[in-house]
Amino acid sequence: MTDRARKKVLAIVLAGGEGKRLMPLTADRAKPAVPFAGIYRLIDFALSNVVNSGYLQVVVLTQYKSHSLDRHVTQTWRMSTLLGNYVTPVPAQQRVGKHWYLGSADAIYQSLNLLKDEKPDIVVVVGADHVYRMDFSQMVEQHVESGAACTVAAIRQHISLADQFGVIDVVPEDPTRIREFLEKPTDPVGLPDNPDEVLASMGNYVFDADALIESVTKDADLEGSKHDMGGDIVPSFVDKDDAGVYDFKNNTVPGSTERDRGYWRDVGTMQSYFAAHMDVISPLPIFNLYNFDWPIYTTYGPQPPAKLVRAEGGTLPHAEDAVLSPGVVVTGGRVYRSVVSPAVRIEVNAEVSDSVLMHDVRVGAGAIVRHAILDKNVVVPPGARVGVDPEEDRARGFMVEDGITILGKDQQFPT
Ligand code: ADQ
Repeated sequence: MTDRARKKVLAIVLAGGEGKRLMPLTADRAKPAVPFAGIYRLIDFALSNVVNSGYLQVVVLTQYKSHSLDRHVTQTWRMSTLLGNYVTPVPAQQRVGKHWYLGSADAIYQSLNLLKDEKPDIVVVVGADHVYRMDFSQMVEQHVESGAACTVAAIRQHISLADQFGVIDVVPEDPTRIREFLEKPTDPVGLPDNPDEVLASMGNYVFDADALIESVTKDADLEGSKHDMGGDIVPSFVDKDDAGVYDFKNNTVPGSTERDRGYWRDVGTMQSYFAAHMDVISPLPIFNLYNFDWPIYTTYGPQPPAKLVRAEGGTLPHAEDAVLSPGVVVTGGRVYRSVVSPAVRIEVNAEVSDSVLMHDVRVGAGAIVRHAILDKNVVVPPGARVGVDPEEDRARGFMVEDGITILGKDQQFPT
């Protein structure tokens, strides 16, 4: 038996983030519960990666507006308990002190009872707001072989994005060890071989369980700490010269294509959320949802199949470079380069292009929807247009960001 096989691994998914920059999509739900690509929630990517990696003891730490997240995890991620497998959402419980989680490290600190009960050797800690495929067992293998107490997964990103990420500087003689870790630096330095790029933390970590317990416990009493995994815990391991880096470009999952190998999107902003949707729609997608060898699991309720039907009078429906979810009915309408979620209706002569429509959106006859994200239950009245003229949209009280018009859940057109 290899060392890796002998190690007991517990996975912790950090899912308490508020996702302020995704407002209004996060007005009513935690960021990991934000729908993605029609049938998924963002957290399905992290959980599918953990489970496909063979780690079947999983706790999901929730906090902010956790109801829909909790319901989704509970309904989707039911596992056989016969072998002691579970995916359990754990809400903030104020176990220590009378406050909610102060940060992601405090979330783990306040949940240490789970580690003490489970007694893992290794803890895999992952964020819940990214779209990607990753086999964490390859990272765990490197972690165990390196002897470091903490390993951070990393990917190159454009330097202009450095202030959104933890930025890693490696030891020149040994690029698997971290020399410096700066959380969201405002004056980043580019990589020696490419000054336009930095090595960014993906917010996924592997720890020796004892070292993690010691570190978050110490951090809990540290004055001035933000109790953050990226801002406080990782730097504390770097200070002790005990932090390794796992290069995501070495990760391979079964069934990945030349095109989508190494794909990773932080969907923290409206623009990146929109762009990630566009990555899944083309005939040769940049991110391939149709990789059945590394499935992304989800549930979406008892929906009938999608259908495209001729409207009265013979007007033909049309869909091109579009993702159509179960329960969708396009009646003589047209859809281009868009993601259409379950139970959406698109009526005769309506045209939807370059857009993301969430559950139960209605697009009335002759309406035009362009460059828009329409959250659940939005009704576009017959003949109305949205996303065509940003000024018109703003005047109606709609949010427009980076050329995309966004309507929140249940938001109505002014009459
Ligand atoms: P951010 O994503 O900005 O940066 P954060 O907001 O702490 O950091 O979110 C990280 C994860 O923790 C998310 O999945 C979030 O949902 C969750 N989370 C946040 N607060 C939580 C809380 N109180 N309880 C439970 N879960 C919570 C992080 C790292 C960076 C790294 C980027 C990669 O800090 O170093 O580069 O992720 O996207």
